[in-house]
Amino acid sequence: MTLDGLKLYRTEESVLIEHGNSLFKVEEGSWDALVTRDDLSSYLSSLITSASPLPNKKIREFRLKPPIGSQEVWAAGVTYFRSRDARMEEAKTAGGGTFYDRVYNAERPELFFKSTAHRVVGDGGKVAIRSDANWSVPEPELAVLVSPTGNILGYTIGNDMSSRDIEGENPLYLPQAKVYDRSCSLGPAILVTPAPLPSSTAIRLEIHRDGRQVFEGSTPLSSMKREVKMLIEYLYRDNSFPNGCFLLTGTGVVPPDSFTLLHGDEIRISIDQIGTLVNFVG
Ligand code: DO4
Ligand code: MG
Repeated sequence: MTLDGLKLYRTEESVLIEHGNSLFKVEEGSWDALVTRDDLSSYLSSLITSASPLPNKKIREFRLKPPIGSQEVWAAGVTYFRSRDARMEEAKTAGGGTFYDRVYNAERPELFFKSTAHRVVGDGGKVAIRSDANWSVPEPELAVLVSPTGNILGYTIGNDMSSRDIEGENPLYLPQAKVYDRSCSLGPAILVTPAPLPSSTAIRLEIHRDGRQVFEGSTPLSSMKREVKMLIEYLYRDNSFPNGCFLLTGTGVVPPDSFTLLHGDEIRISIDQIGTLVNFVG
């Protein structure tokens, strides 16, 4: 039996499952052993049907950790038309514009290494902007938890922090624009389900500065050009993930070109069914 709407949290105290308004403690086993199980959804369902919920406890009373152990984080790029457009604009003076149009239309997707666990922050944590960048943005993305055998185990929210001036100067600078300390955020929870999310699922981004909203935008998953399964198929071709991995599926929300993040900004990314990932720039 598999229950719907199970969320898995990693906290300072323990691993918790949320179902409806109830919280259950996962008594034993490491995070890596848990999130590499192909039967994760039915396993968690069986755990909570034989356990008692924690009395009177709410998830906000726990100190959350990013929901990652030894997994690598990879990312897909230019999977939405909005991303193709924004990259073509930022790279045009460097002559890099057409690369993005070509990858948007090619059969092979853009896939890049994004992060190791130590560079990832969780809900409430501080993401960073590079000290040598002057045009930085958050990228709100659906993140998929994939098992070592390539099965989808669940979904979380990802922030692919990016330095647009660095990637725009030369596409070969992409790793520097994307991979640095605290350049990735994941959380707050993993929605555990192997089923695809409805295509009407919305990804929303809000940015607040000094108590004021300075950007708001959203996209439905239906605007993604690629199938998540196809992205995983390419990622796992001749490539092994003994601890599974997270795959960020690309951004469809890009603030206007005049916008750059500043220290102190609050970034809120929400995805239907999963929740809201809140981070501060610092
Ligand atoms: O090609 C550059 C990065 C694209 C990306 O991160 C995205 O589309 O989300
Ligand atoms: Mg991205």
